[in-house]
Amino acid sequence: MNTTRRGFLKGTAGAVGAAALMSLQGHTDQVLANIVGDPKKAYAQAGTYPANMMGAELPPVSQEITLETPHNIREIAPGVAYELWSFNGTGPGPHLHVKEGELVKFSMTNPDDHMQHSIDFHAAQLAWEKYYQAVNPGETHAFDWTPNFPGVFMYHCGTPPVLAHIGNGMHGAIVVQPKDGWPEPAREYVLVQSEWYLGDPEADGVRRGNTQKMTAGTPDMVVFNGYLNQYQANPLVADPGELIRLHVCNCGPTVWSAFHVIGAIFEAAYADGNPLNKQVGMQTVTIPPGGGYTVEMRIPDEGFYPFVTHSFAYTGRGALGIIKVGNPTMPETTQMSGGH
Ligand SMILES: [Cu+2]
Repeated sequence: MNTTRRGFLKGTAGAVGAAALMSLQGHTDQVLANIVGDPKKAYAQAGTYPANMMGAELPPVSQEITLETPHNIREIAPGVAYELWSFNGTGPGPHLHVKEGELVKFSMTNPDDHMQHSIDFHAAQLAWEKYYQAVNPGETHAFDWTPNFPGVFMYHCGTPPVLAHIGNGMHGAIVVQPKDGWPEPAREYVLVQSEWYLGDPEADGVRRGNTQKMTAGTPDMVVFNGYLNQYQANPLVADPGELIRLHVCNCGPTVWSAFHVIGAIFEAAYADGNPLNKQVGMQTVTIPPGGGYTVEMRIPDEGFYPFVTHSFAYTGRGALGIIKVGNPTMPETTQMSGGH
């Protein structure tokens, strides 16, 4: 192993240490300092709300999807309380997992008292004017559909202004398992990349979406599964040499994803998660808003492997998680060097 490689590994491991994410996280701290304003007050408020943190595990296949569309308040970063427009209370909504060619029974109830919502499944082939129309407060909308293409797809609310509904949290990922399954079992995770556009805290200490920022495409945060940097404290885990399969959905609403795992190469990458769309030896994949990718890798050496959007204006805004391979120890102090 040459010096450069050692330096890179040292830097990579250091990138996830408590004191060590400085280069990448410094910007995030700055962003948070700006958005939090009065941290004590904001934290006191946010502390009374549940955190919008969620697992990345791929749930078992279920051909029944039941969604509700409440507005509720959750913390989306330490000290930042936000009023979500949601599917089932979180933003993104729940990770969904169905099977190619098998009927899905879908039902959605809108318990909100003042706003219409709707559904749009990118995994479906359905007439917009029949199936994707507004569901009034207090009403339920139900239909059956069959996913004919495997992959990782976005679902979202399509009620105008769509930008505001998606931007306030009404988006998520639906994974359609290929009818014959994947050729090889793997450690599978679901990651949704999306943006938050924050207004100033209101009298109740809660932030709501800023539509001017949404329109300008200038997010305060770009995150995985809805919460800033959540997979640093709680990394995804894998064993050395194990096949890892990540289903990554970019729900936007606006920023593109350059998905990359530091220290790894995708031995296979499938555009929109369809096994027929296979590419090999990929370093970074481009995922448009409203698109997905399934990537596979094996990581031979124990260690910490950050996953990011390699579009670096956004990396430091919360889109940095960790895959912990084996049981590595974190160096107390280290410095960023080489590579990144
Ligand atoms: Cu909506």
